Amino acid sequence: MTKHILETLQQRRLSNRKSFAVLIDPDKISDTGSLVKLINIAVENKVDFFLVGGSLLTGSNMRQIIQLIKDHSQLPVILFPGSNLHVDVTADAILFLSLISGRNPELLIGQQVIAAPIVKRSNLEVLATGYILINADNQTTVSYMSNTVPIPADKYSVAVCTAMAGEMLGLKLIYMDAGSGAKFPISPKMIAAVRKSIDIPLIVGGGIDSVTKAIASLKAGADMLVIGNGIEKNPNLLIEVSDAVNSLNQTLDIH
Ligand code: 1GP
Repeated sequence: MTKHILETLQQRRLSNRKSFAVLIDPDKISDTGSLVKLINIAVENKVDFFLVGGSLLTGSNMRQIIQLIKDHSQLPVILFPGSNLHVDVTADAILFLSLISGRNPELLIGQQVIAAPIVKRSNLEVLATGYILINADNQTTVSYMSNTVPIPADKYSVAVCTAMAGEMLGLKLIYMDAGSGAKFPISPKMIAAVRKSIDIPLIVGGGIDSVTKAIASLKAGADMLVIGNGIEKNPNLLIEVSDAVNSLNQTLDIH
């Protein structure tokens, strides 16, 4: 697969086109049958990407999951690693994350130094991403595992300045995450404030468990949505959100 994911996201950002990624948490895959079903629904509904990963992985089925996605679709598989142990060179791309909302040097640069030679030797497209955690009401696995304090949900200027600094440091994407299974998604007000302050694509995820919340995030300015838990609980959400993304994109074709 050619390395064009970043370029695609940048071009879509320019024309205000939205993207949708389904997050597969390898630990939550109990049987391949339901995963294949989900992959087929994703293909039929024109999902853009699969993200694979999580902040804590206890199993060793990552490679099989990537293979299964590749066997049943041509959708790009992007790694969403919680640590350098989660790098798998059989994926198409990697969110090469620096947790810029935190002050934990291991996740700002330490893990990346260890992963660098493996990623360099691979054929993975490297997506340099400023990862920003926003506080949800509950403590999420990612905030606990990362040993960092997420940005408070109402501190818009902290999120804005963090995203701006990430862009100025040369990162190519910003991923604002309330954390998997967050009680509340990131507020539209915060998404809008951050989106206005940067020129690079903005990925938003965490706690989006309804099409209403998805549309609110998209309209506020998310360039790409990531949904995991919501789809695990209700696979129809995938279809509803895909429809919403596709119809928002179609309105651009009409104008
Ligand atoms: C988590 O943003 C992703 O890092 C997705 O979150 O599982 O809550 O959809 P959910």
